[in-house]
Amino acid sequence: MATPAERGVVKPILSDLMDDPGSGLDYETRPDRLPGLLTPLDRFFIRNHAPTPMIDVLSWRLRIDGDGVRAPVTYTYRDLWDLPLTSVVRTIECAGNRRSLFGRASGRTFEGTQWGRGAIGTAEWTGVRLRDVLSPAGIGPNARQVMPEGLDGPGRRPMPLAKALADDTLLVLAMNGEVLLPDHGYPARVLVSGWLGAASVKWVGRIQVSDKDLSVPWNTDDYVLIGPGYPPTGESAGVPINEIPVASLVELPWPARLRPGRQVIRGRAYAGEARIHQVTCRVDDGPWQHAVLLPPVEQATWVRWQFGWNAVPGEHELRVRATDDRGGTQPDAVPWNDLGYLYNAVLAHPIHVDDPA
Ligand SMILES: Nc1nc2c(c(=O)[nH]1)N[C@H]1C(S)=C(S)[C@@H](COP(=O)(O)O)O[C@H]1N2
Ligand SMILES: [Mo]
Repeated sequence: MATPAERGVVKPILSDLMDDPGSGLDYETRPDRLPGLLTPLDRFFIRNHAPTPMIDVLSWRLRIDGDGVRAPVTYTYRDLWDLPLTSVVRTIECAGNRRSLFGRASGRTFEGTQWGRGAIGTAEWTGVRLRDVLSPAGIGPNARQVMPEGLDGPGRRPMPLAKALADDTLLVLAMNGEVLLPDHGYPARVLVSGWLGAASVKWVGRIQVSDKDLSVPWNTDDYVLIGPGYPPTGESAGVPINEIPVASLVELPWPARLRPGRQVIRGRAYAGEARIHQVTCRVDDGPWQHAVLLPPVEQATWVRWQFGWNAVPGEHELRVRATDDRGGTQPDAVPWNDLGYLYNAVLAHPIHVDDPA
């Protein structure tokens, strides 16, 4: 039913739009190639633990089962399109985004994909609310966890029942108005809004509903904060990651090079399930200044911001600090964790401004 893609991924990877962190399976969006609120599919980041599986949709089935449901249910692809559809704009971010910068800041080399700043993207996701997919199976009174499982092999991670039933947790069939691309989970993937990308399991073939807490590699050894200050919890080697903390992105290459004079500096800020409250910017030792937020300002979705700068020739550092509506703010530094996750410190973005022509 599924054969692995020969190149690892299927969509063309254009170096003008995406950067290659070198794993052969993962590609990130160039932060200076974001034209609108949504990330176009030709540059939406890919995070694959195995080659993209090429799935034959006619023989594909989605099975809902486990001791948390009264009777298993099986869907065909057409069955899903016949259910009520809903669309939401939401951002997903890999927990390892900015890992290479984390390594540099903490003087370590973290294993795992050496992401820069582009393992994040925003789409309009269209599909069926996960609760509408699960409910025909009859969710039992003791159901605790819901675990989507991918047909690639490694992709599986449980979430609490309440998160699975949320309005913006979807079984996704389309992204930005187009049927899911193979690399992004065709024929169906999950969207778990505001949580680490790994929760949004691609190529789903089964969803297990369980009365017990489930332990799988993605919540015991991977996607877990491990290190001093992160005590082992249950079966897990540390603290499993769910929600993504507030962080921001400057839409310039790293390092950046600008002409002198009036510039509009643009970027994005994102805060997991929360909403961005404010973004402040500082050039070198200057004052912190408020950036303007461009609507829409929605929870669980990145927000575009901008501010004007009269760039003077020389070497500069631009710092950006985003704050959310739940009291989260980007710290100056983040203590390391073994696997280099959730690096959301304020970054010193290097900018060279040319001499006047
Ligand atoms: N089945 C499966 N689902 C998966 C993955 C995977 O390797 N296999 N990678 C996860 C991770 S770590 C992330 S960050 C997101 C990335 O989604 P994208 O490739 O569509 O951007 O998919 C998640 N879902
Ligand atoms: Mo990820």
